Formats: sequence, C-alpha cells, structure tokens
Amino acid sequence: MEYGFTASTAALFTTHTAPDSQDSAVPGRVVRLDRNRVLVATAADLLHLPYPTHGLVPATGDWVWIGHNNAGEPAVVEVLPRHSALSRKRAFEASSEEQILGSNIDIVAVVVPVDRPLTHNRLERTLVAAWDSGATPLVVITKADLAHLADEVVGEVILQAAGVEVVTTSAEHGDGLEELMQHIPTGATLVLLGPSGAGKSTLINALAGRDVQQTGAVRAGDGKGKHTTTSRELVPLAGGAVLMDTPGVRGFGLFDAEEGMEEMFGDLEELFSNCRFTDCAHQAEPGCAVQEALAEETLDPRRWASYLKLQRELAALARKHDAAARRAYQRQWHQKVMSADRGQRAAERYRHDQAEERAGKGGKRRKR
Ligand SMILES: Nc1nc2c(ncn2[C@@H]2O[C@H](COP(=O)(O)OP(=O)(O)OP(=O)(O)O)[C@@H](O)[C@H]2O)c(=O)[nH]1
Ligand SMILES: [Mg+2]
Ligand SMILES: [Zn+2]
Repeated sequence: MEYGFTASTAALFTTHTAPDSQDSAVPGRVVRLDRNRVLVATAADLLHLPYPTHGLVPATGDWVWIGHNNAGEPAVVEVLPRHSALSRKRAFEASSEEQILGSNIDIVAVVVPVDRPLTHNRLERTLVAAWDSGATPLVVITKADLAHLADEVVGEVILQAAGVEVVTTSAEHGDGLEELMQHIPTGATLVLLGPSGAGKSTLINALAGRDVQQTGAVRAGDGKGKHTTTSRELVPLAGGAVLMDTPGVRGFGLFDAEEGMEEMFGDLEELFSNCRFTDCAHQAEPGCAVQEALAEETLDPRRWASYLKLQRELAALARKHDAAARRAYQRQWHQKVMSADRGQRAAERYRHDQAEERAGKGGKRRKR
C-alpha cells in the first residue's frame, strides 16, 4: 500500500487482529471522509465504503480493518489505535466536544503565506495544537517568490515559532521543495494546516509533480482564500511519504493543550523564575521579571498577550485540573532553546531591524 504502510504499521495490524467473525478482513487506511461514505485505500484498491455503524468513528488517516457488514457489503469493521491525533473543538459549536481532524500524523506543517499580514495568534495557536497532537510541528512558509517582505516575514515567523523548524518554499519557483521533503521520512504522514488561500494544495501538487488537488485564486481585495479544498484528504507521494491536504482552518479552539503550552511558552518559565516573588501574578508586583521584560521590550507584548489568552482558554477548558495542579505543572516547564543557527540569525536581524525602526521613527511601531 502506498499510503504510509510501514513495518510498524504491519506490526500494528499483527497486534490488533480483525474481529473473530471477520476472517477475510484486509488492512486499509482512511483517505477521506465523504458525507456518508468513507474512502479507504487497501493494498489493491481505493474503496468507497458505507459510513460504519455501531459506534465506529473513523478519522482521515486511520488504519482500519475492512471486512463485511451484516448485509455482506465490504465495510470498516475496526479502527486501530491512533499513534497521534490532531484535534480541535468544533469550530462553530459551543460544546467542547473534541473533533479529530486527522490521525496517525507524524508531522504537522503549519503553513504561513507571505502574501498577507501575519496573524500572530494564529501561528501560536496552531503550533500549540500541533505539539499537542503527538506529532512534530514544522512551519512552512509559502509563496516566498511573491513578497519582497519574505525575509522579514521569515525572521518574524522564526521568532514566534520558538524553536520549531521553519522551511521557506515557493511552489511557483520550485524553491524549498527538496528541503521540505528532507523533513518527511519515507512512509511518514505530514498534514498541512493553514488559512484558506495559503497555497497548501498548490504545494501538494508541486511535491506530487502533478495536479492531484484543486487550487483556487485568492480574492483580489484582501488576499483571502475561497475555501477551495473542502475535505481532508491523503495524497500519497511517489517516494513513500503521505501528505494530508486540509480545508483552510476557520477556527482553532484548543482542546486540553497543556503539553503544547509547555513546548510553546517554556521560555516564559525562565522569566517567571526571575520574579522576586515565587507566587508573582506578573501584574503590578515589585521585581516582576515579566513586567521588566515588557518594559525593556525583550518580551513581545503580543506574545505575552497570547500566553495569557491561551491560559484563560485552558482554564475554561481543562476543568479537571484545579489551580494548584496547574501551578505545579507550570513549574516543570523547561526552557525551549532556539535550535537552528539560521533561525537565530534571522531572529536577531529582525530584532535589530525593529530596534532601528523604532529609533528612526520616533519610537512609533509600524503597523502591519
Ligand atoms: N506566487 C505564488 N502563488 C502561489 C504559490 N502557491 C500558491 N499560490 C497561489 O495561491 C492561491 C491559493 O492556492 P491554494 O493552493 O488553492 O491554497 P489552499 O491553501 O489550498 O487554499 P484552501 O484550499 O482554500 O484552503 C492560488 O491562486 C495559487 O496559485 C506560490 O508559491 N507562489
Ligand atoms: Mg486547498
Ligand atoms: Zn512576575
């Protein structure tokens, strides 16, 4: 099967055998969910199967056993345990019911196009969800051919990505595609997440070398996409990697993302440890390292605001932990060091440019 069936997948099917009554069952992977059917790849075929009954809730990316239902038709009879799951709260619903966006994902690529202003919270929030899925996050900058601003965007993104690797691509020019492929081991599954019109499907087509996914121009006025891709779908590449295209993310609530918080904001813990009082609320206390860092502009106020916002969301969502437990958890945070040399340089350059700009323009910050 070219859909990421590796030795460890084979082992999974050996440990989790098909139900007893299903002796001719075959392994498959969920490629796409349609309204009431499931598109499943097997070693031999792509099958449109009826949506399974009796409590099975398959997600795109799931490994499944395909056997027969009561009517004798081929059907999904078992969903195997997921090694990772990307989830979110339902975008337009008040309930905090979790929705599995995709499963058995190895790499979550957060796609950031350079052709529109950076939406700061979006990158951080999506990265939190990415860390929390159990997969490795990666930031993929797209349309680098377009903006003369590309360099600057890259620097800013690297700063915000806090240690996550950043790959810069242009599907148009074919730039960065090999570098991106180097991040995807054979048989690994990478999901592309990002706003509509970011160039996710275009990038998949460029990597596949043919037009497998439909793409759509962005609106002339505000550069927003038109939600061309409407379902999550697996696209196998010739080299063995599997890509998951997704519709532009509309809303991204968090679901029990404390692990993600730790990875994203671990550097703040270091700051907290410099506060005079161990129980500092980082508001008006004397000797508060956070307020100091904000005053000295070594801490981006937007980053601090996103941290506080995420904390509030988590508090509302994760009712199962009391405040004391959460504080204890926070104490364990470790510092996340920026790994890439390149990232460090771009980040420094960005900081330097910003400082110069502030000096040159009478302390006024440019709005973008
Ligand atoms: N100049 C340039 N344009 C690009 C590049 N990649 C994508 N585009 C354009 O951006 C527009 C949107 O691309 P899509 O691939 O459809 O975007 P998407 O992220 O799949 O959007 P949704 O499916 O709506 O979520 C299209 O007009 C593409 O031609 C690139 O590298 N350079
Ligand atoms: Mg698309
Ligand atoms: Zn403090």
